[in-house]
Amino acid sequence: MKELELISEALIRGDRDVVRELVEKTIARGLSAEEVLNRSLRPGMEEVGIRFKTGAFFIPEVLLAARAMKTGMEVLRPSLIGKEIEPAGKVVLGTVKGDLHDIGKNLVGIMMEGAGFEVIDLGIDIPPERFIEAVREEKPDILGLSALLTTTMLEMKTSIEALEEVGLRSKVKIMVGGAPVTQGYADQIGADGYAPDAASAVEKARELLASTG
Ligand code: B1M
Repeated sequence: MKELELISEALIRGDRDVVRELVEKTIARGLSAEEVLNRSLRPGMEEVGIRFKTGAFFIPEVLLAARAMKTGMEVLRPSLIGKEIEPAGKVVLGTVKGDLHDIGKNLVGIMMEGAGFEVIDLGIDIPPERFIEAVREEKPDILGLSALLTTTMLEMKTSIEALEEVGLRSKVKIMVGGAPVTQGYADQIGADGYAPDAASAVEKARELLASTG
């Protein structure tokens, strides 16, 4: 259907007015909310991720597209309520203790939501105890830790060790990222995955879930 393509294109452009108008139109014409979500909004956000990863898009474009995605979801929400739309997985995200940087983490969260993950964002400066509490209460598939400082990236190790101490480490896959973090560091601290950017974080999350079975 041509309109679904047009919705994807408007989302990629970050044009939320057109997204709203076309989503309303397609729903009025009898298309299901799931179809609109899976055949236009999600693929659109996926494309945004690819463009960001390849350097064709920068942060402002991603934020505009995310806003358009949100608008589309608002139109769809009444039709989706009560329907069991299975999320791709549940992710708890947070920037580690002592670290106040959240722009990158927020982008990771946006891209994951766009890909259909349920995201619980704990925020910044999150101590290990708070991660433990969230893993215990929310039972996420993935715990995502972000750090932007060479000093605070050590907190990733502390958080993983704290989860180990309370017997929760094996209950969740742990993904790490942030400018100073590398695959080597992730391996060294026993994380399950590392991603260099927000689009790769979505790919890695899918990979980790697939390996869980
Ligand atoms: Co800060 N800061 N900062 N800062 N800051 C850096 C990181 C720094 C490199 C600047 C520099 O000196 N060149 C430097 C760190 C040096 C180091 O440790 N190696 C630095 C410093 C020193 C500091 C302070 C100590 C400065 C001071 O007060 N003396 C201080 C520390 C505060 C604290 O955290 N306790 C500080 C403060 C701040 C601000 C508050 C002013 C502000 C943060 C605002 C905010 O986040 N709300 C800030 C900013 C903006 C930066 C820079 C300029 C930009 C960071 C950013 O948002 N990048 C940064 C320099 C730079 O990077 N050019 C700098 C854009 C963002 C999209 O990228 O965060 O890398 P990034 O996220 C990427 C990937 O890393 C990845 O995906 C994202 C999207 O593609 N990713 C993940 C991130 N998390 C992930 C998690 C994943 C997977 C992927 O899985 C879970």
